[in-house]
Amino acid sequence: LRLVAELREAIEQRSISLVYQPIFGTGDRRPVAVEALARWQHPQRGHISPVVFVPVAEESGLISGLGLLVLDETCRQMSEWSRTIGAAAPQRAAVNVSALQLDASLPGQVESALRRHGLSPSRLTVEITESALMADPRAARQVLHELRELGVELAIDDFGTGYSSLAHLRHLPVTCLKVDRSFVAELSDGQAAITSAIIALAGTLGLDTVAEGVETDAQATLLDGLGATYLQGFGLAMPMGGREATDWFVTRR
Ligand code: G
Ligand code: G
Ligand code: MN
Ligand code: NA
Repeated sequence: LRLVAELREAIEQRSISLVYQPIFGTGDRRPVAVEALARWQHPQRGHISPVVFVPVAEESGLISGLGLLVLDETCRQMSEWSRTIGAAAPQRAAVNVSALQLDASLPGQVESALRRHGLSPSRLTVEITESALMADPRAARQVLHELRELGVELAIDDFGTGYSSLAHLRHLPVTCLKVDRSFVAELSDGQAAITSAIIALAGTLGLDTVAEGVETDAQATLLDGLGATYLQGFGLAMPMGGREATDWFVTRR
């Protein structure tokens, strides 16, 4: 209960911050995007993981406020990067959206955050987990269509870990599948079957793929061979705060 009150205050005072993890083109290894990840540095308890505070936010009705903060701050940062570092800026930023945010108010919230910061919709990706899509498939489908009509990109996060039917997937206006990092980890044990199948499926459906959790060069090379579009992982770049990410993008290019 105390945590709920503290989280409410952290959201109101904007002391939830974002870190940005670069996402790279597979062939040329150029950073083309970032994923925004929420961080909470608690004054007494220290770092609290989103694995802990996102569920707390979901159970306490704070998730929409948290979601708005993440959307607004990501769009603000992207717009700042365009102004200050120009061509070195990432082309796109992805935000994670909870199942509970997938309601009729989301498209309007996304549209107004984009407009407030003068960001083109094609520069934003909304990531939705496979399980969130399956919680209420019909409602999710409607929201996804509205988001896609705005022009934002749509990625299915942690793909392969849930139970979304392929028949259903075909009717969702998604643009990208993010291969769950558990399958990328298996590559190191010579097990490429799932990753290979997901990338092939994505290709057939005309979707991009992001391989998550790339930690070794060997994994990156294998993923290149399998035809993954993008790579993301600690082996390529760690998530970084806004200022550190600015320096990273400037020196990287
Ligand atoms: O960044 P990290 O590995 O600590 O993230 C742990 C989990 O928290 C991941 O599943 C990630 O998607 C989720 N997460 C991180 N930031 C956000 C956010 O802003 N909103 C939501 N809904 N989930 C987030
Ligand atoms: O569920 P989602 O894919 O949104 O989770 C993103 C989280 O994955 C980030 O919070 C980040 O901390 C974590 N992550 C990113 N790259 C790696 C990696 O190479 N290895 C591991 N174990 N986690 C990673
Ligand atoms: Mn994600
Ligand atoms: Na994921």
